[in-house]
Amino acid sequence: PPTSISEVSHVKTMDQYKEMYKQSVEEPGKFWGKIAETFYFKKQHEGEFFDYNLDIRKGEVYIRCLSDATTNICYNCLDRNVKSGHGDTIAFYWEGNDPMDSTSITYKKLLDEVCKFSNVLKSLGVKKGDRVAIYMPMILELVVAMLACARIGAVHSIVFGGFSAEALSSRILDAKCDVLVTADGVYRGTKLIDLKSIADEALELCTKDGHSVSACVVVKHITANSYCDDKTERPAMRPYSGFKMSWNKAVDRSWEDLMQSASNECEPEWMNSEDPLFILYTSGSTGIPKGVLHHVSGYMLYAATTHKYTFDYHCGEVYFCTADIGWITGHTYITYGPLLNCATSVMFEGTPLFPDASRYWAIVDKYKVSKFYTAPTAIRSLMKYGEEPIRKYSRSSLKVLGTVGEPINPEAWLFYHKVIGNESCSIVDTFWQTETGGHVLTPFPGCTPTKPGSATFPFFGIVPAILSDEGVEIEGPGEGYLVFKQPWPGMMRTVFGDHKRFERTYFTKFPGYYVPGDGCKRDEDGYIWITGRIDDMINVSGHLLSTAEVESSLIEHPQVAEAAVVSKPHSVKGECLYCFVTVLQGSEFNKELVKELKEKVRHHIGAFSTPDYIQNAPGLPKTRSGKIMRRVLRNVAKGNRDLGDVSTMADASVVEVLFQNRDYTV
Ligand code: 6R9
Repeated sequence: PPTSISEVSHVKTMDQYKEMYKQSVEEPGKFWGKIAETFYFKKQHEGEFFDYNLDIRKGEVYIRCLSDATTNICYNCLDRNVKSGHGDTIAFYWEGNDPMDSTSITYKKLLDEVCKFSNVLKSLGVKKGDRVAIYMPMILELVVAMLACARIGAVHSIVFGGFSAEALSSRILDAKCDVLVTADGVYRGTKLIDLKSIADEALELCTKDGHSVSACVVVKHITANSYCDDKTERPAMRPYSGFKMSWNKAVDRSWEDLMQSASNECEPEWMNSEDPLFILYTSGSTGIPKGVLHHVSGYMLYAATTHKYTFDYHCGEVYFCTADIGWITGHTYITYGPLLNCATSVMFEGTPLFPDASRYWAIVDKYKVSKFYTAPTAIRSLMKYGEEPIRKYSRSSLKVLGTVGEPINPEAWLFYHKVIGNESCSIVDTFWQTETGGHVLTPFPGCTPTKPGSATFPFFGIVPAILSDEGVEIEGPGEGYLVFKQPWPGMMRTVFGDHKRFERTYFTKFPGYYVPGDGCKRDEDGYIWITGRIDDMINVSGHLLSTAEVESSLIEHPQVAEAAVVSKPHSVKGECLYCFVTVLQGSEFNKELVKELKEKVRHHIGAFSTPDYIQNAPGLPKTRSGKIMRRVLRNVAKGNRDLGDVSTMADASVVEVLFQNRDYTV
C-alpha cells in the first residue's frame, strides 16, 4: 500500500496544482468544458463557457455558464451511475441517532425511491419552477425529496430542522412554496423534537399571512421507521407507540401511503443550465434572511469537482460529512457532490456527544471512513473530553480530515491533526459560503503543505484578491478585505425575488469584485488566512484586530476549551476586547488564569491587544449550525438585555448564565 497519500492523490504536487490552476483561471472554458464532458447533457453547449458581468458600474450583474445546454442533476447523480454499472454500490450508509438504528441504500434503490417521489410530487400538482419546502431530520427521505425536486425541475428550499415555526413560515412565505415535506419527529440525543407540530404552527402562520400550501407530506420516522433494518423495539429511544401526531385531513398526506402506489419510472425534466435548482436561506446583515439561489449546471460541475479534489475522493472510499443537509455543507457535500462522484457516504442523524463523546469515531471504525468532514466547533467541543474517547477507537481508515464553517484556531487544528488524525492524515481547512456553492479556498490533500489555521490557496477557477479600505489591491503580504475577481461555475446567481439585494450585498462595496464579507491576510509565503467576518473586526485604538486571532491566542491556554471575543465600546480606545472563556472540565476560572490569558494575547499580538475584560462563560450562545452568536455576546458585554432576534440560537439558557457571570468579570 502507498505510504503517503500524495502517491495516489488526484493532484500530487504543487507544480501540478499550479499548472491546473493556471489553466482554470486563464482558460476557464477549456478547463470546465473538459470536466463537463464527464457529465450527461441532453443538449450540448455551443459557444463560450461563461457569460457574465460582475461590474455593477457597467450594468446589471449576471453570471451564466453553459447557458444553452440542457441536463438534469438528479440524472447525473443517479441514472448515470446506475447505467455505468454502479447500481449495487452503496450510496449512503444511514446511521441513526440510536447506535442500534442503521441501514443503507444502493444507487439503484435510491433512484427507484426518487422516481417514486417525483411522481408523488407531480400527483400533488408540483411542476417545473414551483418551490417545495423541506423541513426534515437527517433521514434518507430528505435526500429522496430533494433529488425528486431536482428531477422534475422543482426548486427545493430546505429549512434546517432546528429552525422555529416562525423561521420556517417566513421562508415558506418568501419563496411561496406550494408543498411542504416534513416528518413526525426526530431524536437528537435523548431530546425529542416534535417536527410535525412545529410544521403545523408554521403552516398556520402562513395561512394568516394569506398563503396556504396545497399539501404537507409527512414521513413517519419515529413512529414507523421505514428504512431501519433492525426493528427491535427500543421504547426508551423511539416511542413507536404513545407519540401523538396531529393530522389535518385538508393538507396532510402520508409519505408512506403516497409512495406505495407511485410508479418507479419518471423521465427527468431536461433543464436549462441556468434554470434554478434550489434556494437556501442564509442570514443577512439586515436581519432578514436572503434566499440564495443556485442553478443547475454550474453548481453541478462545481459541487462534483470540489468534492473530488478537496477530499481527494476515489471511487470505493467511504466518506462522512457530519453537517446537516439543512445547511449548504450538507447540500453540496452530503447530497450533490458525493453522488455526482458515485461516492459511498455515511449520513448521520445524531450528535457527536450521544451516547458519548466517542460517537464519531465509533462510526468511523464501523464503516471504515477514510474522508471525514466536520466543523471547528465540533472539534473544540470534543477537545473538552480529552483524548481517551478518541483513542478508544482505531480510526486507522482515516486519510483526509476537513473542516468548515469558521476560522479554525491552531490549537483545534493541531488536535485534529495529532490526536484525531494520528499525525497521518491531511487536514483541509475549507473556506467557502452558502453563496459560493462550494469550496473557494482550500488545501489539496497530499499536495498543499499546510499551516495550522490557514485555508491556504484558491480552488480551481477562483481568483482572490485582498483590498484595502480604499479598495486598492494589496500585493504580497498584507491584510484587508477578501474579494474575488472572476466568477466560477458554482457561484450564486441571485437572491430569490430580489436581484437588487444580490447586487447591493455583494457587488457595491467594491465595484468589479464579489465581496464575501470576510477579512483575510496573506503571509510572506502567499498563504491566505481568514481573519473572520468584516463585521467581527474590532478596532482598538486604531488597530484593527481580528476576533479570531485573539480567540486562538486564548484557546492556546491548556485550561481553555473555547473562547469568543467581541468588542465593547471604550471611552478612550473606541472599542476594547471583551472575552468570553469556557474552561475545560475540572479547571477553575480564577484571577490567576485571567492574568495568564491576558499575557497570552499580549504575547501573540501586542500590548495594544490586551483584553480589558475576560469573563467566565460556562456555555456560549450558538446558532443551531454551531456558529457563535457574537451579536448576542456584544449585548452581554454591554449589559444590554435587549437581545433582538434570537430565534436561531441553539440553547437560549446559556445567555442568562452569562449575564449572571458578568458580576465575576475579573
Ligand atoms: C460553508 C459555510 C459562511 C461564512 C464565511 C466565513 C465562515 C466558513 C470558513 C469560515 C474561516 C473557514 N467560514 N468556512 N471562516 N475559515 N474554513 O459555512 O457557509 O454558513 O454560508 O457561512 O462562514 O465567515 O463567510 P455559511
